[in-house]
Amino acid sequence: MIPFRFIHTADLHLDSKFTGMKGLSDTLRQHLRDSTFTALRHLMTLAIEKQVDFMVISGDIYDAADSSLRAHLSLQDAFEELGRHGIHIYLIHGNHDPLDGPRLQIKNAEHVHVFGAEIESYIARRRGDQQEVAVISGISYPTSKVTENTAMKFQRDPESHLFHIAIHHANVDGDPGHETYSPCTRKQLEASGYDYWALGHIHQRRVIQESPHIVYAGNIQGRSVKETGPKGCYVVDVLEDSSLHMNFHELDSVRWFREEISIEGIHNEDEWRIRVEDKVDAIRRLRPEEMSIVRWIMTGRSSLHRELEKGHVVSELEQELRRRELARAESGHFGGLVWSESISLQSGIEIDRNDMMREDSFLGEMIRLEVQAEQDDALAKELVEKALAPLMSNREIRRIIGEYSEQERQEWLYRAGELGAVLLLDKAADGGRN
Ligand SMILES: [Mn+2]
Repeated sequence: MIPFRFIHTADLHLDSKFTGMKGLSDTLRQHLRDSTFTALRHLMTLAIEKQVDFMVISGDIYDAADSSLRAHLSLQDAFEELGRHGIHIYLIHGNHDPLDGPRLQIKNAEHVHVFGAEIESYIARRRGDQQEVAVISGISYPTSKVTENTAMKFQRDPESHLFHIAIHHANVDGDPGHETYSPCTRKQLEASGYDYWALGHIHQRRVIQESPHIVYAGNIQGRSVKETGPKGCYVVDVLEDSSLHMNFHELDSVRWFREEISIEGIHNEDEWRIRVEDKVDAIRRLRPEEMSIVRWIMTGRSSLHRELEKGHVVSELEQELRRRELARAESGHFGGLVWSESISLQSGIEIDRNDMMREDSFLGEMIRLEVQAEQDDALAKELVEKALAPLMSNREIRRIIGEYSEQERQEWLYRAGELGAVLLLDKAADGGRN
């Protein structure tokens, strides 16, 4: 086999809006808006530095079907630059940027291959000597919702000895965190005879299996607290003996974190504030060149929880942490900037739940139910649904609730349990005094 090198990338989501972020200044909001474009620039630089033979992009290039002019022009520039280096691009459209979207067409260029709504195949060549190295097949989303199993349309050319790459935007094995578009199974992909499935749609990168390779590259820039950790692409080397080497490269310019901080052993606000500030500094040291966004999650049990539960203590620290970063941003420094997205409570009061569980009281009853729900997903789901039912008749609230995962909704249940415990204990204490 003739050795060659390519980049597998997906889900660029150019010009993502980063809505729902609180407290940002215009400068910071702009920096976030720029991040998907910065990641695109990193991608281009990497392709040229690594002298790849071609690049495959597995859908969701644009964030929205009616892509912005800026997204379109940036992509156009990027592709022209790759063209000057003789790097070909093979791309499909996904559920966010389907073919029927009101979109500007990419200028006709010989080195850009956009797949249509029916399966197509191209022969890819090596950049220098133009030797044929791979068959690349792909299919784009004609509309935003593709519910049929289009993976079944990929069939290896039995006559060809070239390396076979399939580009697909699909939900393999029904990942519950994403829409089940182009549903298919790992077994079906394996049976198709392709050597490398370059997948898009799931934003968390993952090598599902090797030889044949079935790979999600993940997105190139995290866009919410659900998309934490490094984001980037794979540089794939196919060697003479047809073995394969993959290297992940970070491309993101803003990175998301979920950091847990235990309040165990902390009994006053000052100690707590210092512990949070230490964590902020630790992330600053970790990423001195780039901006980070963090959701701080309080865990553990201590007497401090009561204070935090009052709300203003938490929001004051949130605002103070943000104020410092806003000052940094105004001076034009985004390196080492640590933005606190929010402080979220998963901590609890210092009670012995085992003791309380035996209590013949409303509180005891509530804790027994909570413990039961922790061990029984169906029960937890039922309790959450019952609690949310009165809100569901409002369309707007229903839409907002729909954006939260099952797990997040269950976290509300446990938060409600902790809040209930505080209120009931306070009431009991008051009752005692009267
Ligand atoms: Mn996507």
